[in-house]
Amino acid sequence: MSVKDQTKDLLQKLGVDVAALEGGDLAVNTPTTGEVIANVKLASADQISAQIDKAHDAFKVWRKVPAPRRGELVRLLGEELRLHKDELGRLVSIEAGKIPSEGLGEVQEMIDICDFAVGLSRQLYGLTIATERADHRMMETWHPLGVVGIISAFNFPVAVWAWNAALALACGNATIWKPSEKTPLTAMACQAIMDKALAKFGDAPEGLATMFVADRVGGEVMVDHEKVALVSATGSTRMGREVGPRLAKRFARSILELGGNNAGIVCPSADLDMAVRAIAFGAMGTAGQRCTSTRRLFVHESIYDTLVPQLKKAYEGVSIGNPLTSDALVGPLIDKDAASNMEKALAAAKAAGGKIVGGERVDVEGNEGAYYYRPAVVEMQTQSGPMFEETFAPILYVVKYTDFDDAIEMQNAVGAGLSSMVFTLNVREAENFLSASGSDCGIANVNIGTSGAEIGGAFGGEKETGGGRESGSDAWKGYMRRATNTVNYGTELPLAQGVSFDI
Ligand code: UN1
Repeated sequence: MSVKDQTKDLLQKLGVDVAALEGGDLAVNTPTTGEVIANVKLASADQISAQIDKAHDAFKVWRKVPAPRRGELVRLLGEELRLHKDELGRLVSIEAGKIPSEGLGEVQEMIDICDFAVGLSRQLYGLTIATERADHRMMETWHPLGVVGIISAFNFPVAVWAWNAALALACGNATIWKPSEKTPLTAMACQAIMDKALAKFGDAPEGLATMFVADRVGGEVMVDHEKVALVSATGSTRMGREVGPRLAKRFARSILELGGNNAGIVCPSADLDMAVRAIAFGAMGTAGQRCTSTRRLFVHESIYDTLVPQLKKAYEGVSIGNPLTSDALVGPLIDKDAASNMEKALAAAKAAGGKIVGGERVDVEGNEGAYYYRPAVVEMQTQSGPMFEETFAPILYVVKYTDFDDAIEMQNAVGAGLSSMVFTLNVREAENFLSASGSDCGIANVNIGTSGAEIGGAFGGEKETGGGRESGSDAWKGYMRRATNTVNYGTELPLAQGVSFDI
């Protein structure tokens, strides 16, 4: 069966109207072979506006539904995802080019966040705060925010929507989703799965959780719409620079999860077997197309000549192939632009004196329109040139260090601040790395890799990564508004700070 037919078959099984896959302006490719697998229609500005208006009406009803009952919708979504894990995981492999275990892993991440949000729906706690006035009580209540717009990227085409939607819905919001133009089909599949959950739930207001396929202009309609209270946007720093100020202009909220230029430090005492495995997954996994991918490595001079040859060996031996037909560990880059960015970065690294192993294009099944590359490990004399940029490709730059503090400084000397790791068995190094003067990233790990975070922690980073937090911990607070309530149950009206105003 052709990939196009497989896609159609999978979408049909999930309940997507397959007529929507033909005749539209947006050609959808599978990066596995480069072939066009659908032509979907773009939503017009009027359609998007009408959808937002409807979502806003739905929000007004949904915010009054008790939170544990809202959690029931998310529970049903998790159930549907469990039932359709294989189909959706396969679609992720088709549309984003992920290897099967990563496609399935992404759906598992959706299931996990649903479970988390179900529990959360009974735990939207506020504080009770001591007041300075007699017979008063002060407390915080958390209320739903409104319509939450979600913008997601091609590289996590389904999980990032789920992180946002599961929390936003449990918190009493309506959601509207603009997926990447590179991955509209998996989004349509998620919507069909959501619709099944909504049908089982029974009485959710119409238009509560929807998506639309659009280009940048369509995305701007959502970002600028006064009825969208919050936009949670995942993608490049360039995208964030456009979306962030537009939202700020109308004082709307944003959760920005942007680029990463993640680094690791490998210290003299490191368990090198563990380090090599973590680096291999972090830098080569998902063909280097995670925002958490490991891109820079600082290796202590005493172990450099042991570790780097092991890494090179792993790079030379790693299997590269079509994720739909092989069990290779490295799949394709998403498209031609991604390939050209990889080639440009490698040329710049070479010009800066880098010594490159790998990085060449690999012919997989003679598919000219697909972009498979051997991951590259590049030895650099100093942190320079392309190391300061996030290139969304499997390139790992390695630099030797002497002093641990210098390694931390080099790690922090880039624009992004998403994820980081140290490999050490030395408690001083580990704790310093995690301290206020250590890693400046939103994620700082000891003896585990930069990528593959669990959903239980808050996810996001600082500086050019945008500062937003999604997923676990108390990230839910970003999807709600806080009210401080002071209640006077006495018979006097004392003013705070001892002010008197007797009339
Ligand atoms: C992303 O690349 O945008 O930590 C998200 C990870 C995944 C999420 C990545 N859980 O690698």
